[in-house]
Amino acid sequence: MKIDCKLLMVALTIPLFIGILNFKAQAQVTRKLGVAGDIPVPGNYDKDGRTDIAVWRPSNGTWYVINSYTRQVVIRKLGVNGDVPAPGKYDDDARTDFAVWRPSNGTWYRINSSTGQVVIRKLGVNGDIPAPGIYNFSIKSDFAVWRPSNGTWYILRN
Ligand SMILES: [Ca+2]
Ligand SMILES: [Ca+2]
Repeated sequence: MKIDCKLLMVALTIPLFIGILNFKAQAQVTRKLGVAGDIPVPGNYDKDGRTDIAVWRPSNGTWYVINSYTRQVVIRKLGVNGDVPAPGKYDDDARTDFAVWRPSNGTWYRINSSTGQVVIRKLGVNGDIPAPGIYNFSIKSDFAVWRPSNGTWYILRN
C-alpha cells in the first residue's frame, strides 16, 4: 500500500515537472523599442554574436539599437523619409552596418562599422526592391535589388 502511494506520487509529479520545463523553454521575452511607423531592422550591431533589437525611423532617418552586450541604446542618423532600410554585414568586421537604399535616385548609403566611413553606391531604379545578401564566396554582404517589372536581380559585388 505504501509503495503504491509512492508510485502514484511519482506518476503525478513527472508530468507536472515536464510541464514546468516546457513552460520555461517557451518563455516569452518582451522588450520595448520604437514607435508606430518605425521599421524593425534587427542585426548584430555590437559583434557579440547575438541579434540586437533595432528600429529605423523614417520620419527622422534615425536608427535606434539596443546593444545586446551593453544593453545601451545606440542612436545613428542615416537616411531620409522614403528610404528603405537595408542593414547588412558590408565590411569585414562581422558587425551589422547601417544602410539604406533610396528609391528616388537608386542609391545605397551605408556606414562601415569598422571605420565609420560613409559609402555611397548606385544600384537600382525606382520600383526596385532592395535585397542585400552574401551572394559570392565572401563574408561581406553585397548590395542587390530585385526588379519586379522584369523579374531580374541586380547584384553589385562587394
Ligand atoms: Ca549583438
Ligand atoms: Ca560591419
